[in-house]
Amino acid sequence: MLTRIDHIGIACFDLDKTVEFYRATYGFEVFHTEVNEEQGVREAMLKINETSDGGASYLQLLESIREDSAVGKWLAKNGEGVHHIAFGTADVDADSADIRGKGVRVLYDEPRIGSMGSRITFLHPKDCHGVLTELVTSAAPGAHGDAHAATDQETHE
Ligand code: CMX
Ligand code: CO
Repeated sequence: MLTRIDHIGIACFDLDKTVEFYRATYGFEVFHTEVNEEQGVREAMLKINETSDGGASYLQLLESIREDSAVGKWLAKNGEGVHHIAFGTADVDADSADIRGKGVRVLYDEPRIGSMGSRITFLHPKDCHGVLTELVTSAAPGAHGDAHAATDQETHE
C-alpha cells in the first residue's frame, strides 16, 4: 500500500547552487547527500515533514554525473524542473507486482538501491499520464550504513 509522498525529484544543473536556493528561499536544510553511480546522479535530500506512516517526505535534488544518465538526458531535453514523484510503501515488491498486474510498465525486474539505502523502482511515464513515478521502501532504521555501497559523501541530522 502506498502511504506517503516520499519525495519529489527535481533535476538541476548545479546541485550546490540549487541546494543554496532552497536554503536561502525556504529555509530547507540538507538532510543527506550521496552519489548513486548506478542511477548516474549526485543528490541532496531535503526533509520537509514526517508522515503518519513513520516515514517522511523529502525534496530530492538531482544533478547528473554523466550525460547518458536518465537525469542527464532529461535535462538536455527539458532543462531544469520536476523530474519524478515517488510514493512510499512498506513493501515495494508487493506494490510493484500489483501495479505491473494492472498493465503499467515497471522498469526494473527487481528493486534497486536508492537514497539512504532504500529499495526503489520506477513506473514508465508513458503509462502514468506523463509522470515518471517511483516506488520507495525505506531502509530499516539503522540498516542504512550497511545497505548501500553507492555513497561517497553523506550528511545526516
Ligand atoms: N517524466 C515524464 N516523461 C519522461 C521523463 C520524465 N522524467 N523522462 C522521459 N520521459 C518521456 C520522454 O519525454 C519521451 O517522450 P516522447 O517520446 O513523447 O518524447 C519518452 O519518455 C522517452 O524518453 P527518452 O528521453 O527517450 O528517455 P528513455 O526512454 O531513454 O528513458 C525512462 C526514459 C523513464 C525509461 C528513464 O528516464 C528511466 O529509466 N528512469 C528511471 C530512472 C531514473 O529516472 N533515475 C534518476 C532518479 C534516481 C532516483 O530517484 O533516485
Ligand atoms: Co527519486
